[in-house]
Amino acid sequence: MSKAKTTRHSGKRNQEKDSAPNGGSQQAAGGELHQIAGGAHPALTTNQGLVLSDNQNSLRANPRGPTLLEDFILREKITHFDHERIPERIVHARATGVHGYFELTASLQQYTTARILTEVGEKTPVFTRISTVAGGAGSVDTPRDVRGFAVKFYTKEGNWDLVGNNIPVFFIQDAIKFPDLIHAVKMEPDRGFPQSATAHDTFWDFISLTPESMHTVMWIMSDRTLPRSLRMIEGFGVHSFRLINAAGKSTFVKFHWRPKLGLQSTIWDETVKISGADQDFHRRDMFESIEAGNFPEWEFAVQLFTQEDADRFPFDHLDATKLIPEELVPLQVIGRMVLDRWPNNFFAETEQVAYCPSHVVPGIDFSNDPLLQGRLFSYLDTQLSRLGSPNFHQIPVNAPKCPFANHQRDGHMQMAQPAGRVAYEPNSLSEYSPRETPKGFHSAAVTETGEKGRIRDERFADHYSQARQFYLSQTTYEQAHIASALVFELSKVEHPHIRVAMVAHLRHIETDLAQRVAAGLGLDKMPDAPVAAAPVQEMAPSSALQIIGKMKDTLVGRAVGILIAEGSDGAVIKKIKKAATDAGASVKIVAPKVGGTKLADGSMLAADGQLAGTPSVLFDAVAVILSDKGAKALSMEGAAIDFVRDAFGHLKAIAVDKGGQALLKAANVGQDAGVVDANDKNAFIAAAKTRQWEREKSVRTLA
Ligand code: HDE
Repeated sequence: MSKAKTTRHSGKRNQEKDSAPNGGSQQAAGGELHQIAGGAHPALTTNQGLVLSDNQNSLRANPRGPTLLEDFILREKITHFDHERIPERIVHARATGVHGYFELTASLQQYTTARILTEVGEKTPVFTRISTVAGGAGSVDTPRDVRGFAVKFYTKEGNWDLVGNNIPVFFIQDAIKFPDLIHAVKMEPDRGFPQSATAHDTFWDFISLTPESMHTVMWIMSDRTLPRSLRMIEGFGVHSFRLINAAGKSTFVKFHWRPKLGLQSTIWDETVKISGADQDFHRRDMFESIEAGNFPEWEFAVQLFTQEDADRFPFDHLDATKLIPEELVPLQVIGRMVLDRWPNNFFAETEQVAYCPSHVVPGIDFSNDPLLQGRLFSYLDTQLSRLGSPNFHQIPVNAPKCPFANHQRDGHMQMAQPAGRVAYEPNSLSEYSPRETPKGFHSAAVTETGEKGRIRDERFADHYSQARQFYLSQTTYEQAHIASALVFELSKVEHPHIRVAMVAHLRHIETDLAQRVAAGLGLDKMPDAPVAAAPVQEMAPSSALQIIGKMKDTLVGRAVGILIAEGSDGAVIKKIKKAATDAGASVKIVAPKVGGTKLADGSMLAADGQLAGTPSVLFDAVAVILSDKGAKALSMEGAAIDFVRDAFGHLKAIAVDKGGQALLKAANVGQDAGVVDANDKNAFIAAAKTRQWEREKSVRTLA
């Protein structure tokens, strides 16, 4: 037996600089960190502050003997590690969170007392969390899915949480159906898949039996669920809320977020490939934009209306499956939100942030939307289960930035140490204990009459009119995407009767849509439409419901990739790069080797991405600048062929020089107005600012 060594094996330190405050150390408020004599690093301690002399070896009975139970340092470390995860959100688990501020630009003083909506020019800190719905915390950023859009405003009068989505309507009208909807969309319980996808039997089974979902189904089958970037989505409070003014009068309000960069989506084939190329596509995009100082910004707008206005709407605004067309109640822009600071710690902030639609401030109140009413209960309940304590409001990301005081006491993880013997109200023993204040929160004084029961108003029965309006409002390209998405999703459904039931619903929405989907599914006969609970009304099309209509012809915030290889012309690369950068895009060089490529003039150019790991799906437009030799070499590379084929297939502008043309030829890629000469930078920039929609019919068969 060889003699045991007794060295300490001290691990090599990672000397990388940590930009986090305290060098990433934990420090209880007010505590001093132990410093290693003479060093910049704080001493490593246990959670009790005991300085450690060895973080490499556990305590052993002898050099080759058993580990001792006495090793409280090991046990503390492992126990903490074992409890690192908390239950992830049952919905909206996958997300990106960013700090920023809200600035009011127009006062709503006439309608509300809420200071955040009346003090023009005030900047209120916010924490915004944008999420997918169906997938787990580790799922990809880019499934076909609704995006949650939750904003916590840390106002001077308490936290206001506006917990919305990027789609203005919802699948169901009553909160009691939410667990069913979510169980249907999540992984099927017997097999544990599919992760984060609507394209499976249980989802479409539920939907086909839930006519009230049809309007939202139109939205989720549109490219709204395939955002190009989280910086390019809209946000909606969805429900009607109330504003209450100083006289106690209330006005209904819908809240909207509109991205400054315009609305933009990807197309389905592109999204599928992005999911493979970069699972963190959206999170990375947000992180990199903020690091680069390109802070995403949204306009904040409201639709205001009275009960009398609402009585004239051809739908019930309390029904969350309906929107209020902008043509009926125009949007008034009253502020802006800028996101400018990435969290210090993902878990502490993005994971632990707890939004509740019930968090409002004086001057803002709820409507009777039965979905919202259910949400007012659900979110507090969920925080208790996720964060494990009624003291979740003390976690820094959740704590109001204004003073707060009450007689609630104790509970798991109580951080406060309230002094004194009084923890009740009214009391005569303390002059300083918190008391109620007349100017505090008041609910709208609304008269409620009628018969109690498990009933819905009959105006909730119209399930198809706005679905039809949405479909008819789209451009022909977008209509084709909706029809094709339905064909794709329903083709994944194994039970033919579910496919048939869905096509039957589509007949109420638009005959042409039903026919296209039926043909795409290969149905042998058109099913009868189900009996509609209310007649389908004709509503005027609204271009505000389009994506293409709301895209901006711009490269700002977009990305351009330049594919190069040995012998590429440096001058052309430089020219394209400058033109794209001047137009507001970020530019990445893609080459077979990341370290460097020798250009025609003998100079070396380092790449930002290696070809195999940087496909064209990561860019909004591409340039291909190649020597004859480079083109020949890349013609043999599958990744290079896919690079140009996908750029063309995803309707992107492609700038090419002679070598680039040779690669297009090898890839069998055609020519059109979006394929431009690399020397004509103006033509490239103009083409790169949009997608080549006309090209689509030449690259794929849509329903
Ligand atoms: Fe949510 N929802 N939801 N939801 N929701 C949650 O709360 C719920 C609904 C939305 O970034 C949960 O903290 C019910 C509509 C967002 O942390 C949970 C109903 C809209 C987020 C919950 C709805 C939303 C959530 C899970 C039907 C758009 C993520 C974790 C009545 C207006 C917030 C959590 C974040 C999260 C319940 C419907 C948006 C379980 C019961 C409609 C953006 O409480």
